[in-house]
Amino acid sequence: MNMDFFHGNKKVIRLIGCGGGGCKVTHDIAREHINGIEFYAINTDAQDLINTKVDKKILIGFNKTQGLGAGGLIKTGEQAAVEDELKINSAVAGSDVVFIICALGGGNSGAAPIIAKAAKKAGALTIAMVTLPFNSAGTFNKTNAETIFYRLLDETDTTIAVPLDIFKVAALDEPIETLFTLVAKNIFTHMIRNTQKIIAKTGSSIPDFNHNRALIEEMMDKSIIKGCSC
Ligand SMILES: Nc1nc2c(ncn2[C@@H]2O[C@H](COP(=O)(O)OP(=O)(O)O)[C@@H](O)[C@H]2O)c(=O)[nH]1
Ligand SMILES: [Mg+2]
Repeated sequence: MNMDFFHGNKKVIRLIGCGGGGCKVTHDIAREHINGIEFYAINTDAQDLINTKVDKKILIGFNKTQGLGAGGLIKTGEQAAVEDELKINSAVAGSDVVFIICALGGGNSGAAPIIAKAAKKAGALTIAMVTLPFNSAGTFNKTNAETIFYRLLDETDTTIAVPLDIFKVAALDEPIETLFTLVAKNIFTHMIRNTQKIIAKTGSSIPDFNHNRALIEEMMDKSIIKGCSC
């Protein structure tokens, strides 16, 4: 029996970690044995990339940062992404769904809307999953996060924001560093698995990918998980 039809029906789903926190969480999710996802890490920080064990790693903005990170400046993250737009375009080319994971607040997050824009342009359903800084974070950090959050709303089909403050409530005894990846990994892994399930539910009596895609877009339309009230 010729199985090409089934293979032809397979959707290309990519998960792209952006920046230090985003790459850390992507590294962890890559170890969760989720089938059918291609993992990417995008960063201006070469050291962070070395520590991220995923198949595809993209160092952006070397001319601008010499691989030393974005220094907390979202403008630098953005310029780095623009410098390597061709690499970003190739990373998203041919995708049906692109998840972008990023911890908002730092400079690398400036690259996230550029990645999202490229993914949308490539025709992918584009979902950003981000964390928001603790309430106790400095104004600079929070302003970075707010700016990029609104840019992501413009550039994605859906942006899901999880405030770091809920992490404190989620597991009081955990040290804050492990908490970040523990909770982010779990929340985002569930979201990916559920999206995958919806996409996979296609068949003769069930709507096709485009129908499901429309459903996901409608369901998730600009949704935000609002802290403990969710
Ligand atoms: N609690 C905690 N927060 C983190 C961690 N990594 C990243 N973050 C959060 O994410 C924000 C951005 O950090 P990062 O992703 O390293 O930014 P980058 O340096 O621009 O790549 C920080 O300001 C924190 O709010 C972590 O390991 N623990
Ligand atoms: Mg960092």
